Amino acid sequence: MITRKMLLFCAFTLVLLISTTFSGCTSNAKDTQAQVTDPAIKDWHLTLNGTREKLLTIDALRRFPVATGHCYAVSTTGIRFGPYLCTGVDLRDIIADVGGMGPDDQVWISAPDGYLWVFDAEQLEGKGFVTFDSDLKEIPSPPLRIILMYEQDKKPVSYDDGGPARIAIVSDNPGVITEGSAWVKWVDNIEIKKK
Ligand SMILES: Nc1nc2c(c(=O)[nH]1)N[C@H]1C(S)=C(S)[C@@H](COP(=O)(O)O)O[C@H]1N2
Ligand SMILES: [Mo]
Repeated sequence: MITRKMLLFCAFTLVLLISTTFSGCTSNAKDTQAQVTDPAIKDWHLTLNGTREKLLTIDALRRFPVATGHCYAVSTTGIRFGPYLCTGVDLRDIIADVGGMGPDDQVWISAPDGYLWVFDAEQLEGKGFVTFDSDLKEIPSPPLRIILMYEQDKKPVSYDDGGPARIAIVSDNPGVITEGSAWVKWVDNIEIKKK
């Protein structure tokens, strides 16, 4: 016979089991994030490889001319992130610092997780991107700029958002959506590939 006591005991065990499982998950996620986040920002530097090599700290990046604009992206699964006010450095200014790039060259942008995105010279001028309005209807592209963003809505870009430095594609007009796949998070390497 199942008594009231037995039922209560079962319910109690179940609650205990569920809560330990979930608290285990949360604290693990927090630990991993803490380990990655803090040293990542403190020790972050950007390796530039053009006709010469150069390392930039976050302070050095902030000394470049400031580029700002509206930015808004959509992931391949249709999830929108933004709109934001994005602040950073025009990628052309960064590339010019290591010798610039010719019309047939490409710029390879990569991150410690192995993610890589390639822009060509046309895109570096803000042309040739697919753009959408806020209903995700494709629209003709207005002039755009690729920036290495270090502030999102006037706050340093958080680790979760791809900080300390993330690629963003910005427009002077609000509400222009670009494809999130080009928005490389945690950028730590920029390389010019000569053809
Ligand atoms: N370093 C890095 N950057 C990345 C990615 C990645 O896997 N690694 N994914 C890209 C893709 S495919 C998308 S849609 C967006 C997702 O941005 P979110 O994680 O801020 O939503 O980041 C882009 N930048
Ligand atoms: Mo994506």
